[in-house]
Amino acid sequence: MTRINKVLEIMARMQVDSVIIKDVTTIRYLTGFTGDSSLLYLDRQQGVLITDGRYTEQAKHEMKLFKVLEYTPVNGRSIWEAAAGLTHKAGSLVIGFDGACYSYNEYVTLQELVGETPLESIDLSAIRMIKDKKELDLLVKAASIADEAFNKLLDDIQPGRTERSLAGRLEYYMRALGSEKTSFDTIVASGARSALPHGMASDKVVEIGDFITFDFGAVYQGYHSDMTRTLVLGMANSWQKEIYTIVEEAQLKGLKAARTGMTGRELDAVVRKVITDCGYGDYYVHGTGHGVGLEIHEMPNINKQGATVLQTGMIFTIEPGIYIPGKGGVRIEDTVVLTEEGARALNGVKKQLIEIV
Ligand SMILES: [Mn+2]
Repeated sequence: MTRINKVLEIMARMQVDSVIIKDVTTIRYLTGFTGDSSLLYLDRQQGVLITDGRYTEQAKHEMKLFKVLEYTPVNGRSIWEAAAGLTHKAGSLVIGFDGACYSYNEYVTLQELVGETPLESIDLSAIRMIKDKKELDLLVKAASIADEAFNKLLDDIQPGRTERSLAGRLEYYMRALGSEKTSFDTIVASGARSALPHGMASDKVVEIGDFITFDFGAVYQGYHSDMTRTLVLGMANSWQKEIYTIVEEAQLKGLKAARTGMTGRELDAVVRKVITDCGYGDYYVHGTGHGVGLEIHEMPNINKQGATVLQTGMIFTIEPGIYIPGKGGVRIEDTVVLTEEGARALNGVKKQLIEIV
């Protein structure tokens, strides 16, 4: 099914004649246009990108199947006037919009401009869940950049360096290897800070005996990677080994259990059970994973609420953790592709506990 057909199908189901899409990522996925500050108008006859003079040339270059309508930004309303004009011209009786991505003011403005015509919020978040071959190749490339950067970083991890300086080195290596930017603000959390699941790199110095968690990613042609590794600076002590082994076992269990046809909730339960059975269930404070693609967090959700049925071609993370406040924590994360045979990790950094000595 072509990408546009996925939207047309949702439009038919929701009984809307046209849609005005605002989300930049959805627009990129559907058209190839990589700019922002634009709207995509779609009906059954045509697709029109509404953009301003900064992007007209770029849009014509990046998109083959879509028209470009240039508007002049006079005030905040002018782009909406252009969109409303297209719906009026097409005689739309019900207009769809990706409501999760609109601000309240944008919604009110559009409603004013289309008068009595009803606006119907439609959910487009699922259209990007199953990746095609080209997308998979880009995700693999992003993951391999992150792998290589992390392997280089291992030589730089020394007592006395700050978390921030390690994050900077890791980010430098990724950029030098071709990453456009980081997938998100790099997490480097050491010592007691490793108990913070999202501990941003700080000016804390790493010391012998610290757990250090690195959660980071590269972006390649818009596609994100996401990986977490926790290591020990120096030799691991017994409690470090204990919780590391449990998280590793949970993560490997998730990789092995992931199957087409199960729900995200069921996969979360398999992973969570390993940690709960070892008595650490209360210290596993987040979901098991999330989809990854043009956005770092997208569908499907692998958590207690994850109702989506997992299918071949979906890309998502498996990232259990144990976090003991005041003491430290461990997370291990791979991004995987689901195939007929099960889950295959896109990233390749080894999972056995690394001790930097
Ligand atoms: Mn993640």
